[in-house]
Amino acid sequence: MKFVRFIMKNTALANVPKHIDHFSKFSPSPLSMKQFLDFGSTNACEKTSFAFLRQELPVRLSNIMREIDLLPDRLLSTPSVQLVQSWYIQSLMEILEFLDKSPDDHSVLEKFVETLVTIRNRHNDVVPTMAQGVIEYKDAFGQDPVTSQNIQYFLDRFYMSRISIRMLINQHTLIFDGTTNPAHPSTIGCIDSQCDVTEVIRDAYESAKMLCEQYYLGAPELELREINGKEWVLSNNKSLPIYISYVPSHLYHMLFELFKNAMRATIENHEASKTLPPIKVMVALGGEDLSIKMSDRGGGVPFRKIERLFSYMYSTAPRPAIGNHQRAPLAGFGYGLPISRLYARYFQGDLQLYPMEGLGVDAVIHMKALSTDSVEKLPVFNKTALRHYKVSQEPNDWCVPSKEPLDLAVYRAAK
Ligand code: W6P
Repeated sequence: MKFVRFIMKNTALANVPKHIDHFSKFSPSPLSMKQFLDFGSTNACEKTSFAFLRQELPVRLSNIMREIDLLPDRLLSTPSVQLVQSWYIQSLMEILEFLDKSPDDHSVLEKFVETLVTIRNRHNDVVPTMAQGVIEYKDAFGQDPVTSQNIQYFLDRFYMSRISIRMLINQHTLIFDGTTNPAHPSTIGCIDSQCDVTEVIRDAYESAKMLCEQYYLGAPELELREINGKEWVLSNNKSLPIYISYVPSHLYHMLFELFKNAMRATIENHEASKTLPPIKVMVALGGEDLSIKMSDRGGGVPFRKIERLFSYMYSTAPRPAIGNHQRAPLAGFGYGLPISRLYARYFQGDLQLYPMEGLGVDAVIHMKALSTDSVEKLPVFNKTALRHYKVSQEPNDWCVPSKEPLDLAVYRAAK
């Protein structure tokens, strides 16, 4: 067990609840892709970004800290969740130090970037640490549908908040760290205004393929097609390459996760045969959506079990050791799918799975094609959120099918 201690003035720590109370009264301000790009364009102003972040980061931190406080005590009091909570308190205090500093002082701006980097590193292991907390809870109290639902609600909001905070920190530190050497001229911070979707797909495929080949004897091929339904080259009737404003690392994360799942299912479903069916990926661009569909022939999953693949509580199950070889970390049993879905939702998209049991799974990523539609989706702490933490066991308003056959003789006798 780890103990964290703050070497801080007692007064600073004592005032934290007041600050959380104050900043959580503000709603977070979602930024659009265009606003993110403007922060990094030629007229980018570090002072403006600093002034925005020293307000917005405490708002986003405080909003989610109010929700952490509402977790059931049996989860909140686990060493893991206590540790995560202490990181949030520490980081909030460090940003608050800048509230009375002048944006015109260069050393202040420099110190601010350093502080953001420290904060980002401090929170690197939040996901596995929270997962440990969920395991501790499950080992002590077991899993029931109500708790599972509450943890799902909280972690979806908590990780979405984390994605958004890291996005703000990444943009500021990448744009204002003094260097000017982006890999692509079209990148601003971690956003690529001309993200080549098929390039990211091929990258993610190649990485998953390498992992796959380490644990199995081969990997399924990739069959990739794209339809740009917006722009056509009239002379040869071919569609043009597809580019959008997006965070390539987010897209890569989602695709890598989906490829690992699709490859594992394909291989485990074809152990007896000599050939592997390819993984087929289709990219389509329309006026509003950019959609990516990945189809595998891995035999599928019963529709009933799809929800579990996105469940934080169910997916923390210890890995099953099958046979005498350690289960490859190729796919599943982690937070890969639920967090990939959050990345898709973060800019108003989604990630869905459509299984056909007996055949395979279609995994679809929906993204906004227009940068004006790509706006951060952020949790806000309010009455509605509060109500979610107050739900107790309520009766089901749908009948539960009985396992016992109905004895119709009872009705005949009554006639
Ligand atoms: C499966 C299970 C799954 C999850 C995610 C993506 C693809 C697949 N295929 O069988």
